[in-house]
Amino acid sequence: MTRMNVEEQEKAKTKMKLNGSLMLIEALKAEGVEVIFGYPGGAVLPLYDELYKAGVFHVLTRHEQGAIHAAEGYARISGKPGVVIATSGPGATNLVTGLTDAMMDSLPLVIFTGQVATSVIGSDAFQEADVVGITMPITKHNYQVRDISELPRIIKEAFHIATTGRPGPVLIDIPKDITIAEGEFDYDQDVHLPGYQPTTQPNHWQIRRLVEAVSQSKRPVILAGAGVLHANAADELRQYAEQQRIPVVHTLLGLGGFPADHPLFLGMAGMHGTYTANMALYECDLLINIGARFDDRVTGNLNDFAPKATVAHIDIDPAEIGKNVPTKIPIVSDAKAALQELIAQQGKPADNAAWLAQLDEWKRRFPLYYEPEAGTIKPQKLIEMIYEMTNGEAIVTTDVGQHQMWAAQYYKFNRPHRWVTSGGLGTMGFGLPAAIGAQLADRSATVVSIVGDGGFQMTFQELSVIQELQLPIKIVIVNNQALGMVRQWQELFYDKRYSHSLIPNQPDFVKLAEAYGMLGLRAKTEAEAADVLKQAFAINGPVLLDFHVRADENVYPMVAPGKGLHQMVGVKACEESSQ
Ligand SMILES: Cc1ncc(C[n+]2csc(CCOP(=O)(O)OP(=O)(O)O)c2C)c(N)n1
Ligand SMILES: [Mg+2]
Repeated sequence: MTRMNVEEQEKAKTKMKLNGSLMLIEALKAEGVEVIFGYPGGAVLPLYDELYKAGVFHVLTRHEQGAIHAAEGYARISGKPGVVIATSGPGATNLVTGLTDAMMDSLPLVIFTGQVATSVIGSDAFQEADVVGITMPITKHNYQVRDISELPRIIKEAFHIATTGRPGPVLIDIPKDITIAEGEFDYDQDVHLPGYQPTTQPNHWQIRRLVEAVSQSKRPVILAGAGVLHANAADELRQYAEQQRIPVVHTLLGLGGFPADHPLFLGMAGMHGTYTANMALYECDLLINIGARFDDRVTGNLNDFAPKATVAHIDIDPAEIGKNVPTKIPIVSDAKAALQELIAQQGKPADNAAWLAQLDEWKRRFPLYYEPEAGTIKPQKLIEMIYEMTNGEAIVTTDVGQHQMWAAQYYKFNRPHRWVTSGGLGTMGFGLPAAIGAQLADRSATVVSIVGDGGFQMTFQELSVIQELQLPIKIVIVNNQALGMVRQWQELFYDKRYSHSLIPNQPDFVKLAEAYGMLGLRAKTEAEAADVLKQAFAINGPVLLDFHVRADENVYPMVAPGKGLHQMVGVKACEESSQ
């Protein structure tokens, strides 16, 4: 057989005639998809029939919101796109929160929604919704397939768009007749998108300008965001920071990109950031933003943000540069490529010994602080206990609220890709389903899902999945019998008028765990907490832990809304060191 013949044969193999559902399955195989999160319904019945026959690994969540948050958790930990299938109408609209969440936090997802048949689109058919219209602003891109011949190309493009440049969710709406129609399946094609060519390599001249700015500066600081993690650039960030002796602060989503125990690490910045991180951003003369988008929760009042600094910003998305903060040195690039180039330049480090000494002094004098108290569980102490119990190695997922901030402050992430939280959208109910995806992405990891008593009740139906798959997730409910973060704001800014934020009659979460066939444990004191944590982590299976914590605890430090980062409240000087 000649070489030509072999190539022709290979080509012929990829040009099979398949129906739309089988095309989808073949495309997912070609993309190396290991797991699909989804929920069936009328419009996707042909697809589910083929999934059944093909024996694809599909996780039936108990709500479509659970499926998409699980896919987000999977994407965050694996770095690969999360894949979701939902039916038309309500199945698709149940994805809206997750799509918005993934869009804001730049998570690569490929979502397939069923749609009514092309012949009835626009007739208000049963379970018809204009999913392309609804999801237009909350997807990186979306498609409706109108002809079977387009399907392979569209799927190929969707994976490409979701995972390149700034990652994001891409949705493909597939009418039911397309899932049955037959066509030629050719997946061996190049993606041709002239209007979508993300810049990944930095401009050399701008890199030179940054090298020069560092050498001239006295008080440089790096603000590192999730872009560092998306680019797998934690090693490069560390090398660069060490080479240039530049201290690093993280955004909420960036945690783990730089080791928390590194002497150059100053902590998380922003509304509940550390004193040192926030003061570093206020006092610096050179601010190097790497892969963060200057979210308002990080900057505080923009008029007071980094008032003394020249700003450099490395971002894969040019639309982010200069959006909120005037930027002198714009570098459109993948974070890894830019850091490699900066390291290779071996620029003259800043003359910043006095600055580093000042930062060390602040770190020593104003560490994160809470008042210890016996006979109760301090939520901060609880997070510290979990940190110790898991040797700081766990994957931690959270909901949104006070517990999320305490987890961010007190669980010290020394490794990348261990922290899964909803940053941009702040979605209560994210933590539990995200833990499912995270555990499936890393089967051997210890996964702890730290959730609020409020947020847990938004998606706890996914306990069924955890039980069914016997995922050894430890679910930690930080039960303050309140929508704690709302309660905190009402205490501080609404004269203690606790409008609809106190929930003294929470259900019995231990019994709930038992109803789902899972072990439930409760603790009300620190000693009990230590005991149940020991029990839970000794078991290689799911456990739900209900911790009744001190209910009136607040998250500090805090930058009140409208204030600058230097106007934190709740900062306490460490007594011995201040003498
Ligand atoms: C879906 C959703 N609805 C409302 C909010 C507003 N919100 C932010 S934090 C919070 C309280 C969360 O309570 P809980 O889950 O118990 O966490 P805690 O703050 O008590 O730790 C609320 C209602 C939100 N972030 N997400
Ligand atoms: Mg609560």
